[in-house]
Amino acid sequence: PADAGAPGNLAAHLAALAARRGWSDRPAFHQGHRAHSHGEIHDLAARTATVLADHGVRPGDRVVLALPDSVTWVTTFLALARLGAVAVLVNPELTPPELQFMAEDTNAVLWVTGPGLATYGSAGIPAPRKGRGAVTSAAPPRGRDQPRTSRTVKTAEQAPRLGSDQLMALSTTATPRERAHPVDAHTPLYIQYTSGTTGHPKGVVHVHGDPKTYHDLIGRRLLRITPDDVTLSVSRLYFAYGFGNALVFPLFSGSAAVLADRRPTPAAVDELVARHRVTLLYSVPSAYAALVADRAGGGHEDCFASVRAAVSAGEGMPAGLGKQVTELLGAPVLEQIGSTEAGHAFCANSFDHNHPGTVGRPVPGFEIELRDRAGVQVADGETGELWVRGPTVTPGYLNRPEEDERTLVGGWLNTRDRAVREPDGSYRHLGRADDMEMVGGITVSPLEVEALLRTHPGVRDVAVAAVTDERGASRLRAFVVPVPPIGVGLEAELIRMARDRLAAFKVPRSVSFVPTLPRTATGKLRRHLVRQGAW
Ligand code: 3SK
Repeated sequence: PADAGAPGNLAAHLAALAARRGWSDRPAFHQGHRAHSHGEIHDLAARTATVLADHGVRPGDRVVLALPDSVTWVTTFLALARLGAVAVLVNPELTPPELQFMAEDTNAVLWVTGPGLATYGSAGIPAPRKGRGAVTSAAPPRGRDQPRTSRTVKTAEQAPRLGSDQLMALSTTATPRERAHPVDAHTPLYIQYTSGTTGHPKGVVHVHGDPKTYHDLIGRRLLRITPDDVTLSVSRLYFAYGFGNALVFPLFSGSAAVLADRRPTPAAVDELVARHRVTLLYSVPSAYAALVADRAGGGHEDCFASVRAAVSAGEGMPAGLGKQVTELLGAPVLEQIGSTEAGHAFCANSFDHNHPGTVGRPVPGFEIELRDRAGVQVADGETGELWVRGPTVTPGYLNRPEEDERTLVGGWLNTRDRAVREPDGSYRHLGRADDMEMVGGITVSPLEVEALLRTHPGVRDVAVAAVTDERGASRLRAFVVPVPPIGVGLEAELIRMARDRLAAFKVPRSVSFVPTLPRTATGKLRRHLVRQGAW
């Protein structure tokens, strides 16, 4: 299903690449006990393109992909790319209000869903509005070279829903669609939602040229992925980190990825790594911490012998955890930072230069500046907000001109992360610019308090936030996920530890023990939920 006439089309490019490099019979995805080869994936994707075209999908249409990680996810994504349509990658576990919001925001013409997602019109999930046939039809999102479009007026027609089982059944007997829609590198390819840490999620647009750049800069140059690699990503495909790790890198390198069909508990990670002889493990600090804690009692066989590198992103690695993970896996841990807006990582450690505790140096092709609140670059060694410019930074948010103006200024993206540059050029991530807590009029960095409390052996995870007490005063409280069983006097011990090591205004006044903390798919703490005590 290659198409020499449409070299800019991602799906055509990848199919041609696999054929040219002789990867057709090599495994691309392991799902359950089945391996699906590269050739099989591209063939199935071309058949799925026929089915989607028969269902009325046209170039520029937006189609919501709300599926668990699976071969169907991958082939539907590639099929949409082949048609020149725009895939809207959403978390299949969205709540009805979140779905309602995305239904309105994307103006999708079709939803591809799994068996778990409720049917529209039932369970309080509203019908997404259909764009085609409306007064002003669903405009494709703005590419880098396209003018801004204002929000369109939509009809309330119900967009059809296509179940993944039905789509697969139809695809296996359909004729492969050989022709790929001609696009260029700047044509919109997919939209991902970023929850941010506050407010409504924002749709972020990426284009056909972006995945190749992720692979050239990170997969190939930094991680040196070869066809012999096998990847396991704890982050799901709908998320930027997982999409790059488990779809883009394998398809561009001829390697394979394990698509997990269950939650990445330590037991599941152990089993999948051992079964598939995983060489590259991509995870987030909270999941690495769980893996380390799970082994604390010892007694497990060495199932990590095949791992050659572990990548960590999503949040800063607490001091000491990186070393524990390196010891557990017997492989280097490469910390990095990226964002949905940048598409993938823009700052990363590499095998040649690994500075634990930092997110490494700018990925070649990206520039980083640290600026103060007024947008002026800070002096060397000072903390600033991290701005980034580079080849895959989004051309814009969906329907958010005001957010474009605030966040994408002159080609630079304000990540709203705080960082400081180390003398070797690596960046140390210091949390979100909006993470600071105000207690009694004094600004406190909760990260500093959390980093200290996390060193206590009884603490598995922790978040610190200012909460209002019964008298209306703002007080610091630590929310702690304990390592069971909770020791008697743990609260007093933690407060004493903070008192011994921190200035008085940084000491939490109370500790709440909680079973989990609200984290995004890549492990970022949703601090506004912690502050509200609502998760
Ligand atoms: O969350 C991150 O830091 C990240 C890292 C790599 C790729 C994508 C993302 C969002």
